[in-house]
Amino acid sequence: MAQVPSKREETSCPPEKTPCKDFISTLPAREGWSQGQPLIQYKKYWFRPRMLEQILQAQDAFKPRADDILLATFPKCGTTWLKALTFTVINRSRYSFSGDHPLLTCHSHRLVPFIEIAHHRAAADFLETLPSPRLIATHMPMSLLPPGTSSSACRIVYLCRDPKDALVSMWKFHNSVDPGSAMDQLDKPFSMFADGFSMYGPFWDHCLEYWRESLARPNNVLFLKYEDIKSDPVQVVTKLAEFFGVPFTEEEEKSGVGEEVVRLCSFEMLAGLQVNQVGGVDIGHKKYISNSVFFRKGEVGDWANHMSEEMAEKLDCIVQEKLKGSGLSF
Ligand code: PAP
Repeated sequence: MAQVPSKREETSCPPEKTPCKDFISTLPAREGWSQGQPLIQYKKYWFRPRMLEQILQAQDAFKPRADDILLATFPKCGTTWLKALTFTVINRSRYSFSGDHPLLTCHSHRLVPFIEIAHHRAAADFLETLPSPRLIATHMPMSLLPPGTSSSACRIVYLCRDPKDALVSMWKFHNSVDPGSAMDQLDKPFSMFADGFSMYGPFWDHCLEYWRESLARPNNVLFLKYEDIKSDPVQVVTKLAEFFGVPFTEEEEKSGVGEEVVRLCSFEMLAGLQVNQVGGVDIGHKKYISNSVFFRKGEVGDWANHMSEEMAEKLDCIVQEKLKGSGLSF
C-alpha cells in the first residue's frame, strides 16, 4: 500500500457563514489559548471553532472503510512519529529504507492525512480518492469519530504520552505557531490543561475512551504510549506489524528489518532531513505551522525542565484520580 501525495492546493477556511458555524455559536465557550480563538465545548471535549467545524464536517462526510488503518492521538503525543513508523511498516516491501523512501522527501503529516484537519480543500473528498487500505489519522476522541468508524472492522492505533510532556510540548508548539498569543510562563496553560481546557481536552477522557475500547476490542484497537516506544522501539514496531496482520517474517527478523524501520523513523534521522527543516503550512489567522515545529526535542521527561515539582505533583494527582480504577496510568 502507498499513498504518496502529489502537491495539493492549500487554502485556509472559508469565511462565509454556514449552518455548522451557527450551531457552534450556540455551544458553551470559554477563553482559549490563543487570542480571538475561544475554546468551544462539544460533548465534553474542547475545540477551537474552526477545528470543531472540521470535525462536524468530517462526521457528516467521512466514509469509513472496513480496512482503514486509523492512527489516533491526543495532540503532541507522538503523532508525527507514529505516522512515520506505521507508514514504513506497512509499506516495507514497497520501498527500501534509503534512496527513494517517501519519508526522506515528504513530511509524515503529508504522507498520512488527518480526517478532520484539512489544510487543503474538502478533506473527505480527498480521502475518498485514496486507495484501500487507507492510512489516515485523527486527534478526534473515540466518541466523536464519524459514524461507523469505531463499529467497523477498521484497525485503530492510539498513542498517548505522559500528560506533563504532552502539555509542555503543546505549550511550546502553541508559542511557535501563534507568537501573537505566546505565553512565556507555563502557569496559564498549566492550569487550563489541568482543568481539562485544552484543544481536544480533557486529556484523561480522550485517553480513557480509547483505553477502554482497546480492552474491549484488542484486535481492533491497539493502545500505545510514547514512553514505551522510546524504551523499546523494535518491540513496538514488531507489535505494529502483527497488529496490521503483516508480521515480520523470520528472515526479516534475522536481517533486522525492525531495527531499520526504527532507524529511518528516529528523531535524529527525520529532524535532520531537509523536508522537515524547511517549508510548512499557512493555516490562516496569521499562523504558520513550519514542518520543523513537529521535531522539537523528542525526549521523555522534558517536563522537568519547565515545570516545578509542585506543578508536576498536582497534575499527576489530577490524572491519577481521573484514571482511577481504569487500569491505565502514567
Ligand atoms: P501533532 O499531534 O501536532 O501532530 P506530535 O507529532 O504528536 O504533534 O508532537 C510532536 C512531538 O513528537 C514533539 O515532542 P516534544 O515537543 O516533546 O519534543 C516531537 O519532538 C516529537 N517527535 C516528532 N518526531 C519524533 C520522532 N521521530 N521520535 C520521537 N519523538 C518525535
